[in-house]
Amino acid sequence: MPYAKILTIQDISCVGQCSLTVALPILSACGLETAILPSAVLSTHTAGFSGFTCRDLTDDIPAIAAHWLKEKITFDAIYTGYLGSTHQIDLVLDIIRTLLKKDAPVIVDPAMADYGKLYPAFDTAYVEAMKKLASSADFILPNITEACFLTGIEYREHYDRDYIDALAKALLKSGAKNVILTGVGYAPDKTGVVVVGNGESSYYEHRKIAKGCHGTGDVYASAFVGALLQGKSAFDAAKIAADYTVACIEHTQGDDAHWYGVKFEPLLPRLIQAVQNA
Ligand code: PXL
Repeated sequence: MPYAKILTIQDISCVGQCSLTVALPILSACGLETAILPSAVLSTHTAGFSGFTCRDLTDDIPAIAAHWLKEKITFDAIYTGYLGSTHQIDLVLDIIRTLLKKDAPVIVDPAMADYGKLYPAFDTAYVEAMKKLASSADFILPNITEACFLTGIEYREHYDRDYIDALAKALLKSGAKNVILTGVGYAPDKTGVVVVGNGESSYYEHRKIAKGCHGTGDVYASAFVGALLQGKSAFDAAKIAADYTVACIEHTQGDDAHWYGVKFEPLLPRLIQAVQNA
């Protein structure tokens, strides 16, 4: 398997099984050297906890990036998730310009919204900045809500294939080379992922587990990136990530005390096996 060095830029939610505490173990398990740039440090994630602390690390980023540049550190891929501020998105674009190897992929999970709404920390200025980042990505992984914010298309809870097609096309038109649209279901007990790019469109349908879980977008994106950088096609990576995420949700279901994330760690061996299979 290739050994690649990836930089992932997202927050550290100290407790809550999301962002970097999910991305770092999953990418490492997939066999990637994983460098991190924390966008902010929060006591917990913002989806369900109240009174969380948040230290925005935007001001630290230029010096960190300058040090890496001086040390001639470069990356084989950059994967971004939940970012701390609008200005930070411009700094991330600078990092992509200066520290990413030529032709290396940028993968953007525009983690900012779900169920028709923006996360509490974000506003329309953040959405505008995220549009810039998403348009420069080789792969973007929005859910339907995020795709709507990025394209200006109205959010719908009930939709058909034409609506999903229009969303994917609008995202490609805005500049992203490949779109992995998550949480797309056409039957009550099913959900799935649409993979569009290179003039092709495919859909992987899988079981939908009635109760949604926090952090699954981060588990999904990290597993996708891990599989993709180990040489899987976008569709195979999307499928591996979907199967792993469903297994994590199933493994967590029934434990009401574990409402804040999914128990992804015990299932890492399963992900590693899927990524290693030729
Ligand atoms: O899982 C996305 C995420 C990441 N980081 C923080 C969040 C959320 C979702 O709410 O609050 C801080």
